[in-house]
Amino acid sequence: MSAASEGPSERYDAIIIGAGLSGMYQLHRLRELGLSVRVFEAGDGVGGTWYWNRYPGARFDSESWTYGYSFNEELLQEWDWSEHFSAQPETLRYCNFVADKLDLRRDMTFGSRVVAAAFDEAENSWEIELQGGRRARAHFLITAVGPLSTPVWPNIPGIDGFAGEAYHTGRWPHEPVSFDGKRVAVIGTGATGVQTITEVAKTVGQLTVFQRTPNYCAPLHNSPIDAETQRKIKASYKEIFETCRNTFGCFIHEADPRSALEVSDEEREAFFEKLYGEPGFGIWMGNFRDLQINPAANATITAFMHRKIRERVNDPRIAEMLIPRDHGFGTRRLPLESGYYEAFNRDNVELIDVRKAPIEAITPTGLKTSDAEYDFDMIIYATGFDPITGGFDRIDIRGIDGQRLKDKWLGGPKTFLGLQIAGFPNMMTLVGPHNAAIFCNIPRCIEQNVDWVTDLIRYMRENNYQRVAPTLEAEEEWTAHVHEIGQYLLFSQIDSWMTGVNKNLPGKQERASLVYAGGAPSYRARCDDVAAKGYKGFELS
Ligand code: NA7
Repeated sequence: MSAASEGPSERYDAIIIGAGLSGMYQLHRLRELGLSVRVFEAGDGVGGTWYWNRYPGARFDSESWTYGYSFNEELLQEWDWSEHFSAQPETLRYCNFVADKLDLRRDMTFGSRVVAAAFDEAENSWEIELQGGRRARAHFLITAVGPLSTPVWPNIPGIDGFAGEAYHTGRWPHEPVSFDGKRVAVIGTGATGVQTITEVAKTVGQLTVFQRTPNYCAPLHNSPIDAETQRKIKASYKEIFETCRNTFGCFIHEADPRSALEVSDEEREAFFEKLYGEPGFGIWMGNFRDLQINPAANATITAFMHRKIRERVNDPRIAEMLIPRDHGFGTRRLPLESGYYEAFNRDNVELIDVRKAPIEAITPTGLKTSDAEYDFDMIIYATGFDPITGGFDRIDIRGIDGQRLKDKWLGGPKTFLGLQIAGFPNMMTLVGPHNAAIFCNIPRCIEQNVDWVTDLIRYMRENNYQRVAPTLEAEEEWTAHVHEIGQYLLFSQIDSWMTGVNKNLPGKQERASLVYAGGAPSYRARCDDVAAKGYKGFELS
């Protein structure tokens, strides 16, 4: 596509790619400014993550009542979460409820995948191209493509030749899928695999789990919200969101100021037990302050989690297989579970270690490892996503002088504040790489991202600026800062999607600094400071 290509093109003030939580809120805010906006969304409805991830057991790890949009009191008061950790169908209903209330759909085009976007220097505008050739132009291009939106099927030989049912969790069918009496394989034991396995095990004939890397999992402790609690929640939203605003990841869980090493063994053990017995991410986010920084401190919770797995799994051989050995607790994304370990106590659930016996091929009737052949009626791929930059890489994005974003980011992303990129004017990247939103109770950080971008656009319109882009110096400084701050956290030394690794993708074998790991409050302070100083670090013209 050429930016100067001929032919009619729809024109808007802003184009937003994606109708997930960030795209929905961005549309609402830009409409308030009086902009004409169009959202292009590949799916047939709103909800993003919650639209696509319909797999069995899909559910929040965030407390439901901390997750909804906070900006509109009516939305908060009219919506009832039925459980402390909502399941996917309810969350998708919530997204649709918001779209209805704010009348968002009239500015959205569904079933439309953006495949290319090019900046036109003469016009200071972006021209985008949709699959099928339709084009549109806008002064601003806002990507709301999500950090985990591009599912990855493993590159196992024979994968297309399987005769049974095959599903990726991130592209789960809209029709009900039955596991009754079936022989089902699940490949992958990340947060998605853990939820899927636990649910499928309940009705399946025979379930075989293919595990490459075990993860530490902690109990979710979900429960229904009764009427009295509902009333209390609705009366306390202000305080709830204020708490979230001040914690590292915008969850209600705040790190304990003590070091794990300054308390007695008994005190430490009692604290771990307490957190293990409480709902949500407390054991990860509300634990001793140094667990994710100091290896000696981390070893204490790691040993505790090893004991817990041994306590819950009946067969000691299986328990040992489920214990992670190559990373400490919390250095990969913590799956929360509702009976995951007990699933392996069922007679009809088998665990296969594919490090010992790698999967060699998918066959027409099942799967072959180096040890054995298996027959299945269904294979479920819980094999994750092309992390964080995947949604960008699949769009041919070209900035000034036709520079491709993919080329610019070859050695790792370069951004300013995780929101803009030098050489790509008037393009804003909500929840993009180097943004605090990825490590966040995401709607809380989405609101911050969107509000900041909206303020910038308002500022430009009030001051008659046509173009905004960060300076190279600002971009280099922020990118170096993201790299530096990441080093202090143990997760940066471990392969996972949080460090941009996906072993199925040739370009994603090495760890990269993709997320701002300084916490949401520091990130927000920096964004606010940049704005207060007249958008210091940006060139406005
Ligand atoms: P993850 O966390 O990236 O997990 C993917 C899983 O799939 C992980 O266990 C992988 O093992 C496994 N995998 C991938 N390819 C293969 C092959 N070829 N063979 C065996 N196993 C494989 O993705 P999720 O969807 O679970 O979670 C993503 C995030 O979405 C989650 O953290 C939440 O924030 C929401 P590996 O660990 O690479 O050895």
